[in-house]
Amino acid sequence: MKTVFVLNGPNLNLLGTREPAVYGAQTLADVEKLCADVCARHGFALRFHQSNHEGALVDWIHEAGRLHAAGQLAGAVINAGAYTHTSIALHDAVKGTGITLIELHISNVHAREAFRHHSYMAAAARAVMCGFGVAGYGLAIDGLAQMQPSAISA
Ligand code: CA2
Repeated sequence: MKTVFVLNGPNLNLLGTREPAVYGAQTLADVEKLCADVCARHGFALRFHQSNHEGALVDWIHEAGRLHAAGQLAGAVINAGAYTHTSIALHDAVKGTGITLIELHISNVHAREAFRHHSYMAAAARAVMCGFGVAGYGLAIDGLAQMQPSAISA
């Protein structure tokens, strides 16, 4: 059974508590449940994490990289939060591991402030998605399932 990592960056532990007009009313626990259900449907194991610390996210990307090297990783979905727009360390970690990465944002970052328009993750990602609300997490996992060598092409 292959594993999917879902990584969440700074302040995403606050989901559902503030700014519902931007991020919706669902909590991070709700998002984890959604991801667990979608992973189960595809026969993936799930590793779901959140941290406010850049180094912790780098460490989880490295862990995903070790599974990737062993042929046991389906891919990773990362909502790096504000680190998306600042972190060369996260970019380097993804490049260094060669994992299949989906960059995800709950909001449509391109319809927001200009400082959210640039992403250090995008150049290291296989795909980028934003603006689907928290449903995007499930859609990203569906996308990873379609990318597997075993998937039937439409
Ligand atoms: O839209 C997204 O998912 C973001 O990655 C969220 C980040 C933001 O810095 C990115 O530009 C876009 C912020 C996450 C903060 O989450 C909160 C949730 C509820 C209340 C306060 C913050």
